[in-house]
Amino acid sequence: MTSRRNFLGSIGAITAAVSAATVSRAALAGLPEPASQSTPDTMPPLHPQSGRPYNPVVTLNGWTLPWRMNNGVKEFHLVAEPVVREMAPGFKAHLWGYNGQSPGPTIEVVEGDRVRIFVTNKLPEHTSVHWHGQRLPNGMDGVSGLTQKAINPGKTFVYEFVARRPGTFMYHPHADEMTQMAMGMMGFWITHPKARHPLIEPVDRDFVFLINAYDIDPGAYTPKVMTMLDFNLWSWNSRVFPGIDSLNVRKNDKVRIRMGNLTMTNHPIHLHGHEFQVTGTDGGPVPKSARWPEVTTDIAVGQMRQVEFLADEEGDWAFHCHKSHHTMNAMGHDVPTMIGVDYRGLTKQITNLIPDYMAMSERGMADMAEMEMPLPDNTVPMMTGQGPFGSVEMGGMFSVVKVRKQQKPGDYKDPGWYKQPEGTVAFEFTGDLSEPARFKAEGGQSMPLLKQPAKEVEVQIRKPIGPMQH
Ligand SMILES: [Cu+2]
Repeated sequence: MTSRRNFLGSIGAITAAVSAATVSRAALAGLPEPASQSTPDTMPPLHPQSGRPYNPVVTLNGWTLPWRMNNGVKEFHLVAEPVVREMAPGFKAHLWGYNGQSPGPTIEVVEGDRVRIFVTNKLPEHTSVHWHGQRLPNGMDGVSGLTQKAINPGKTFVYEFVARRPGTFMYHPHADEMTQMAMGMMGFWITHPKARHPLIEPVDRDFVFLINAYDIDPGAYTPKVMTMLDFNLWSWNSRVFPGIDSLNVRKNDKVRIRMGNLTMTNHPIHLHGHEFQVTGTDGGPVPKSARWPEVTTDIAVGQMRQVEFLADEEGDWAFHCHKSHHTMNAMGHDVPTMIGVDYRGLTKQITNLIPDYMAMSERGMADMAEMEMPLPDNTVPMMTGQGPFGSVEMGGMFSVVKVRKQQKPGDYKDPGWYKQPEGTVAFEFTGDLSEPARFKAEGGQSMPLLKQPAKEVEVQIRKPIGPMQH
């Protein structure tokens, strides 16, 4: 235990400070010490010190829960409790989570392990833990009311089962689920194969994160829990860009990324510069004959997708949700499109009345990333992130896969920005533009209209006003 705690470094003492329900010291006697994490940084992989060996995963802006062996049983201690999660530098949210963070720590076990999980409830209301995707005895499935009594505040329950199926799973409450998941209660569970598995290839880097979403008004600290669609913070492991760490790999590494979606909508996750294959779902490894190359994979609600690729192109490769609203942070949703409208005179008049007024730019929204917008305290800009060539104009579900020749095996440190070889960066053309040669035969339309419209029609593209259904 001691060596593991030293390894993680920042694991602190029992998290009593932010707890809503008190749990007596006597009640905790004999239980595994509940490790707690105080920083949202990506922790190095937790190499197993006991039990069967395996190659550990790295949780993006997260950590793995240490365990103790007790007569051959792997014992973990989860503490459900209110937490303060830094979602991006300068922006803290008051969430509910496990062991000091939201999401909770990743649990890693090996196929065939007998696992015992103590769950202590320090929330102001009852809870339970459902082990999403696992094969287990029905009474261990964690559905309060259906398969067990809810865990009341101050109480500790025990779950025990054998991790029968290797794969990637999630855990989350199945008691007042809407509130508790909207508040950030969730975590990842990895069951590593006990021996070489025909469909689970060894990889050099194995990243995991949960896709989650919050509705926190700019300037506020606590999520609104009734929101069904109109979330304003689209996060990976309860972090938003530029708060999401990059995924740093060595050139020619075989890389696996496991992503679980616990939001209310689907997320098409897109990787630049490489093709990947979906090698597994919550249902298990995908048969090889059913895999095909992709650069985007859609992850539906309640699904896990495991992708793998060979990182053989050096560079800083964007990695993000392809729903463009999900790569933005909190914004006023009732912003009309002003592209093409010169409203400068109007803005000046309004500003005389409302000093903080700001309209959407007539040139697009990029101005907003550069402009010093008046922001309330405790929030993040809508689109931001300073890259080597200027603002990246992103927020939310966006990160970078950094592929480097020099990255050492097992080193997850950020190597900084990629320096593109000379002559390989898009550049401004400053010469004369000559008329491109055209053949008469090219024509205008390959199939000309029989009847030409009497009048030319011009349309203005306008985004919808009002609540956007993400
Ligand atoms: Cu998305």
